[in-house]
Amino acid sequence: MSLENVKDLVSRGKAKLIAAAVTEAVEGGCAAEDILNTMIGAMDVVGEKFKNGEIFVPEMLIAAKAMKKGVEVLKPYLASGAAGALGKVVIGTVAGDLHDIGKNLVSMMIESAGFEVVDLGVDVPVEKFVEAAAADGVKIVACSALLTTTMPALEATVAALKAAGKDYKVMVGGAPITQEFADKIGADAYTSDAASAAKKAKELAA
Ligand code: B1M
Repeated sequence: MSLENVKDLVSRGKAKLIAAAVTEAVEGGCAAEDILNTMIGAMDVVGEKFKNGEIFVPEMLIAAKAMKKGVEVLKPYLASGAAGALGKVVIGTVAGDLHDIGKNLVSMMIESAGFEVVDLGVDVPVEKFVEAAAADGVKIVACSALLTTTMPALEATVAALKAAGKDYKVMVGGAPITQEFADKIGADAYTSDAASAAKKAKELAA
């Protein structure tokens, strides 16, 4: 019941009600990961409805607000590691792309794993990635692309980061990205979700 409520509130964009629903689910014994996956599932429902023309951009936006609110409440239950101990990770969503929920989840999980995260936000130009990545102590640069139309921007970002010849690894991810594409553009690693991104970051930094 509580998970169904969370899913319903996120997909209907009820940002004001979601905090209480997530708290109720946690207190009712639901695992934080299950609550998170429920919210991700709700966004898939929203995406399907958008694709089918049942809802439009404003509805997607309010659902995103509700999800962000829910994640904020859930964050303390997902976080675990010692802050910053494993080094620095630069993260951002590539140029032309405004989607940030997935990137924020990756950022949160990587931070929880023990890295210091420098979050460049969304619509990040290639030069900004390269400049931030050149700072001392950067072990990993993590780039998200959530649209098929921004996959070329991801390719350009990885190429520029690699051309800079610095000693960091480049990780990529996002709904349209595949291992095959990641290999083609020369990324050091691809993962499909936030939890495996954090695990992979630890492997790469070891
Ligand atoms: Co947009 N959007 N959107 N959208 N949106 C999608 C992505 C879409 C699939 C919807 C659909 O048609 N079914 C579709 C893309 C189609 C395509 O590319 N083929 C789409 C479209 C078309 C658009 C616009 C073009 C719509 C328009 O204007 N006509 C427009 C583009 C704007 C732009 O970016 N320039 C647009 C705008 C928006 C909003 C701004 C309204 C809003 C985003 C708000 C925000 O993020 N603050 C929005 C939303 C909410 C969505 C959906 C519904 C939900 C996205 C989301 O947050 N999912 C989405 C449909 C869907 O995803 N099912 C959709 C939840 C999130 C947790 O998943 O981001 O995939 P995701 O992240 C995952 C993994 O991908 C992975 O980890 C996360 C999970 O653990 N991951 C990584 C992500 N980054 C990673 C990095 C890694 C590793 C893993 O390593 C570095």
